[in-house]
Amino acid sequence: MTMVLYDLGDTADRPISPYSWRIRESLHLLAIPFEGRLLSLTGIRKQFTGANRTVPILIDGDREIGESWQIAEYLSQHRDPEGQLFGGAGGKLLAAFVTDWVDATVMGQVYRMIVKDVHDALHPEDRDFFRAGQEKKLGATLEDLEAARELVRPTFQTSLYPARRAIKSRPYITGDHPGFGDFALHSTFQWSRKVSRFQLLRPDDRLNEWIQRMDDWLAGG
Ligand SMILES: N[C@@H](CCC(=O)N[C@@H](CS)C(=O)NCC(=O)O)C(=O)O
Repeated sequence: MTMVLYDLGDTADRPISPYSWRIRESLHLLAIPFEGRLLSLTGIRKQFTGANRTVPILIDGDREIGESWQIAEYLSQHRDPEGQLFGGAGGKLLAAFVTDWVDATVMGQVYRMIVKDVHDALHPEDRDFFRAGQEKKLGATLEDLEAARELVRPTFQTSLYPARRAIKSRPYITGDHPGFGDFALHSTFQWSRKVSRFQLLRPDDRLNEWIQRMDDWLAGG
């Protein structure tokens, strides 16, 4: 039975959840066919009222798995006999470390820079409650955050040093082949490029080459 991946869609029916992009890339790596189903934010809340209330949610037969890291673990346990996703037990620990670094350091900074664009990309019925919740959480209006984004961008770029350094000596963060550590970071750029035209990186940033390499890998067979 084909797996189903529930995801957040924008008004143009494109998948925009960064967490779901990690799973899309994992499924691509493992050559697992799946059906993607896009929901609006309010649609997620209507459809999922149990243990899992955020996307990605993966349905595999009668199993429903939520949380991107747990989905990755599930795929690794059940569909990855060659250990490609994490690269073994030590690789899994490092992938968790990279994922935690991205979640704690990278995602929040990107979010503050593009949150107004995220708002604009959402379905109209999602926008008011998204704005109310996020302005309270972030302590500023979406417009003020947008106006300040060029000021915070240099600090964000500096924080990417560990990734820049990793890909100086190898094609992918996880080595000669892309793995979950790459997906954790690349998903941030997938998300930002889908919803926003704001350039997160300087044109001469070496990370652009890695992003392009990841894009080419994803576009390939
Ligand atoms: N920790 C979760 C985060 C997932 C998440 O926050 N997903 C957002 C979309 S990017 C969501 O589904 N939000 C629904 C809501 O807030 O109601 C994961 O790694 O999967």
